[in-house]
Amino acid sequence: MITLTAFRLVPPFAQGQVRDLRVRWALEAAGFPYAERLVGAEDLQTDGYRALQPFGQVPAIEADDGLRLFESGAIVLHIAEGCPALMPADANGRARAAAWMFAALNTLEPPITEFARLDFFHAGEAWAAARRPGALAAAQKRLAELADWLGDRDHLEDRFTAADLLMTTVLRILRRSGIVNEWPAFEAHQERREARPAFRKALADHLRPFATQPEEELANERGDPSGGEPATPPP
Ligand SMILES: N[C@@H](CCC(=O)N[C@@H](CS)C(=O)NCC(=O)O)C(=O)O
Repeated sequence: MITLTAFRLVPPFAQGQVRDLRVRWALEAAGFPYAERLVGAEDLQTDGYRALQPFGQVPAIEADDGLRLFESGAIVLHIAEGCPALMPADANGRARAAAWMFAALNTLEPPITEFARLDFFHAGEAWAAARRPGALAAAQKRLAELADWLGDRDHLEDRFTAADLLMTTVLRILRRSGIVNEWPAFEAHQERREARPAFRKALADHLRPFATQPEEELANERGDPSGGEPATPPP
C-alpha cells in the first residue's frame, strides 16, 4: 500500500492543479490502491516532513516496502515502471516515454508555470504586466512546437504512456488562460485525455478534501510558496 501526501486546503485557483493530481492519476491507471495523508502549510516546515520531502512540498509517497519518494515526476515514473498501462514493454519505447516525461516537466512546465504565476499571483502588478508578453511568447513557442509534433496523433508516441499523463497535467495549468484553445486540435487532445476514467477518478479524489473549506482558513493560505512567500500550493 502507498500513502500519498497531498494538501488538505488550497485556494480555488489551485484546485485541480496541485501536483498530487498527477500521482493520483498514475496510481489509478496502474490500479494501485493508496491511502492519502492530507497536510497543511504548517506541516511542511517540520523536520519529519522535510525528511520525506526535502523542499517542504507535495506530493510525496511512502510505501509499505520502506520506499519514500518525492518529486512528482520521479513518483509517476516509479509507478509507471510497474505498470504496462503506463509504460511500453520494450526498452526503446520506455526510453522514448522517459524523454517525453522529462520534456513535459523540464521543457514545457517551466515556461507555462512562469506565465501562469504572473496571472495567479501577481495580477495587477506593474512588473508582472511588463513581463507578461515575454512569458506568454516563451510558453506559446513551446506549445506551438508541441502542437506541431502531435499533429494528428492521439499520443506523444504510438500509445498512451506516463508521458501523456504528465503532459496533460502540465497543460492543465493553462486552462484558465485560454492559450490552449488557440490550437483546437490540441485542445481536443487535452479533452480526450481528461475524459479517461482514471483521470476523472483522480481529479474527484484530489478535489474532495476541498469541498468543505472554510473561507477564513483559505484567507490564511494565499501567497506563493514556491517563491518563498506564505505557503499555498502553486499551479
Ligand atoms: N518539482 C516538484 C514541485 C512540487 C510543488 O511545487 N509542489 C507545490 C504544490 S503543486 C507545493 O508543495 N508548494 C508548496 C511550497 O513550495 O512550499 C514536483 O514536481 O513534485
